[in-house]
Amino acid sequence: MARYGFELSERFAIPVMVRLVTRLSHSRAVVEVDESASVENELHYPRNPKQWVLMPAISKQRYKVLLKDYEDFEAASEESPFNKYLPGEDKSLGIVVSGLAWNYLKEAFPGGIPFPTVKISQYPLPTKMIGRLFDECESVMVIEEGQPLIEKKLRGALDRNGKIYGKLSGELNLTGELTPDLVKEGISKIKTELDSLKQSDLMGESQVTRPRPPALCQGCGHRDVYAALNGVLEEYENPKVFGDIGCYTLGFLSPFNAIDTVVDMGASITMAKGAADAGQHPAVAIIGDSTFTHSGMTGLLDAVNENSPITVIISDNLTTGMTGGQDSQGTGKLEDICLGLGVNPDHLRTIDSLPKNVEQMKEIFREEINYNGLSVIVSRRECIQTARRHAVKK
Ligand SMILES: Cc1ncc(C[n+]2csc(CCOP(=O)(O)OP(=O)(O)O)c2C)c(N)n1
Ligand code: SF4
Repeated sequence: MARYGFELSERFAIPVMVRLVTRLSHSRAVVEVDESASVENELHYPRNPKQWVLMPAISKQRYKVLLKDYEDFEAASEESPFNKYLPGEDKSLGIVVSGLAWNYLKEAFPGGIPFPTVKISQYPLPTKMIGRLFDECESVMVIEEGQPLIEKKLRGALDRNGKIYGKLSGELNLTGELTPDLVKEGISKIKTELDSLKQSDLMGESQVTRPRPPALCQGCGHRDVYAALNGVLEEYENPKVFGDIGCYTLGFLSPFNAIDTVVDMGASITMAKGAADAGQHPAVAIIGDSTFTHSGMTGLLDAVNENSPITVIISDNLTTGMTGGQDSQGTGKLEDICLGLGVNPDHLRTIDSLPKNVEQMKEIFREEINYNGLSVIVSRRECIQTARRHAVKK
């Protein structure tokens, strides 16, 4: 579908988004790779030279074009190989199902889905196909992962000859993920005769894997940073640690329980600054090297400009650990970036985050927390996963 998305994008000269839900992102499977590579477009310029100048007068015109084009997008959805109307014997219920929920529905009915079904994987919604379902069936159930977007839209536009069931009416769970069991259970609430099938057809909970809480690897430098930080913060009455997104977020969990906030990429520094503005002390931000160059630098400039009394720890493992060990944009440049943003060189400290340095780290943390202004501490040690990979390569 990703490949098809590129083709669609070229055909309509419009961005196409591929929407992944949690379970799909966390799944792995053998895939067939299409080896025939598409030829990359040669450098070319828009036919309309004003296309990329979205000043008000032009953007108003572009919006009119977009509305016109929308009719073509809808027509493409009706003909899409990924959207289907599938007939079914039992017309007391029709099903509108999207994305991964389609797989759940198939799993829930291994013998075949008895209800007419519209399967949607391409947007905008194929309203003609859905209209047919509403015309043919007494009621309709919408099964979709995440927010009930389709359900809301259909309730507004097409709730005409029967009832619409789904997340908003309570048959399906509005929070958490869907599963084949929950899909079947949701349908059973409307079609009580399916209850007997429920027991026999459904697979039990997987016994193959047991859930276990995630943890920082043994030997990870983030561990030593938290060990030192916790050791120092014990000395203060009301310390707050503002966390960020990456492996080091696991410092929130046991045994460290070291983080008070995790909101989004870069929010550690901005939240620490906001808290310090309101009188919080100590206000410590902890951020990874990749997250720092992704969206921590702007917040740090703000803190520099006001010499905010916060302590920023950049836990540098020389990689983007959480997403699999990609190169990090700031490797080898973090101190220069901080100096370039205006951090006072006297309060820009660097330390190797090794177990043998924990006492030294504590000393530096203590000194900088007690300094009434902005300080940045770069604690550095390569992620052991990438270090192993690098060692094998050599
Ligand atoms: C806006 C956004 N883009 C991308 C991601 C995916 N992501 C999760 S953690 C992370 C970076 C982690 O790297 P780093 O800050 O160096 O910490 P590490 O995992 O190496 O400890 C990224 C890019 C995200 N969560 N949010
Ligand atoms: S992958 Fe690397 S950064 Fe992440 S927990 Fe393991 S050692 Fe630490």
